[in-house]
Amino acid sequence: MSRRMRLLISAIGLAALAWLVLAAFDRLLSLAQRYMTLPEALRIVIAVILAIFLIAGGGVLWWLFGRHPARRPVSAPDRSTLETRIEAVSRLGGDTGDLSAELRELDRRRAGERVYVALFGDISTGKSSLVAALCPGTSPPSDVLGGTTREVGHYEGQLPDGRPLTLADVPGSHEADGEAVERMARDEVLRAHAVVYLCAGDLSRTQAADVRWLGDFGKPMLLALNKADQWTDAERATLTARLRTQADGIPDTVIAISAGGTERFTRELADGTIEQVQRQRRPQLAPLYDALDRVLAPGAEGLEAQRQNAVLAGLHQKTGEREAEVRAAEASRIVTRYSRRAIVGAMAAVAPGSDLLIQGVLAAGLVRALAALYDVRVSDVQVEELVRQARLTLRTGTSIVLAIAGNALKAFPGLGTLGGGVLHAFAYALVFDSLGKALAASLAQCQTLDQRDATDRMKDLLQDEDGSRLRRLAALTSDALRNKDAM
Ligand SMILES: Nc1nc2c(ncn2[C@@H]2O[C@H](COP(=O)(O)OP(=O)(O)OP(=O)(O)O)[C@@H](O)[C@H]2O)c(=O)[nH]1
Ligand SMILES: [Mg+2]
Repeated sequence: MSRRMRLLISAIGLAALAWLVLAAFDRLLSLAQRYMTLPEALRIVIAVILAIFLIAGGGVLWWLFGRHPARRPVSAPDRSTLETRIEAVSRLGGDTGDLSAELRELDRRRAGERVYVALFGDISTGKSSLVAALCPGTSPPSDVLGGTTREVGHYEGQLPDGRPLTLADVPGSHEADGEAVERMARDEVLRAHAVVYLCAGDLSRTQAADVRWLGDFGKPMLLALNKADQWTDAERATLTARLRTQADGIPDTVIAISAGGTERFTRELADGTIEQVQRQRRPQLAPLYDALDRVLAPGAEGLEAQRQNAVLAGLHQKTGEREAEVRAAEASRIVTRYSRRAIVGAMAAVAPGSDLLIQGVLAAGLVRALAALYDVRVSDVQVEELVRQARLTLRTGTSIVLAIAGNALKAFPGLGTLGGGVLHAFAYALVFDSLGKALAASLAQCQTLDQRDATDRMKDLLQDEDGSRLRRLAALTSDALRNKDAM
């Protein structure tokens, strides 16, 4: 379209818009004039109706766009599904002791009916000091003076109305090299009915992420600005307001408290001697007691469903990681088993092309075994199609495979002593290893049999001349051929 044409259309558009605005304005003016001529009583009624419509419309808009979208807690699989998965991991030789122990702890706490509150936050935000202040009857955690907490500890306390509660003190987060203890802290947080997240100032990016992480589990959470004694009233008010914004409405409430902690100073006595003094600061915990009283009102039973959901969600993630590990190890065993058979099959070929037939059956067996391992249902048609695709991939890659096999024969002279046909056998080791590894990786990632993804990965692996891989396959070929009768 020419520039002049575009200008003309824009001008017409603008003129039409101006005409519409003027017409609307004119209509509004005449309505207002007519409104002014109405009797006063009628004017008031119309004004009230209009106001109601405006307020209701505003309310609907706010409801639609202004509210924070309700956060739904992360979904977790049910307990029996998880148990079945954990058993499967165990059958594959994975260590599942901690996973089963977590399930037992879930039951133990449910039966105990005590309310658990976990303290959570960065190092030195005052978690252990808060435990000491909330549980004056018990001996304070030994490391309050000494420094940082390295283990999860449980302490018995109570709310002002006498309701008992168990406090969990945990190691602080985001310490350098503290991943293991931090994992321990997070696991404990998932086991609690409610969480107090402590900070000692504005939330950093990682702290805000921790608050969001907590929010995902949907359990009651208080955000407590500790060490409030360090701020003036005005500063405290500004800080808590900022924390509310930074926490994005996730915590049930944001409060400012003083856990107390110990302070040390020197003082001069009348005789001129200087002494070191160490004393407890006065805790200010009233807002915390109020908030705990409120969020713990449903009691252990009322908060159990969210607690269980959080524990199961955590277990779901851990079980998933464990599944991936044991499946990868088992996939590797399966691939080796089939590669050995393919090596022997290549040597056992008696008629032209018969090895292809043997290898086709083996390849289908490999695909089925890997699909079963990754719990992916496959039909015979899908298996045949994948084997066909793999053959097509091979047809274009034969020269590469043979070249790699030839180089391996030169690089590992021991292979040469195995006699004729070994080049062929090594090529099959390479092909089966590539197909198996490609398919296992694809199944793990896609959770389904994706022909294209698997063959693309196979193409890459067929060309992979990584030294340690070739050495492993050379050893496998040599071993399979020397012990072929033991197969
Ligand atoms: N001014 C002031 N200092 C406090 C308060 N609460 C704790 N502290 C001090 O903060 C420091 C850290 O306290 P801890 O209770 O050990 O902190 P923590 O969160 O348990 O630390 P980690 O176990 O390392 O994660 C200590 O020096 C406490 O005395 C408070 O309310 N006000
Ligand atoms: Mg501590």
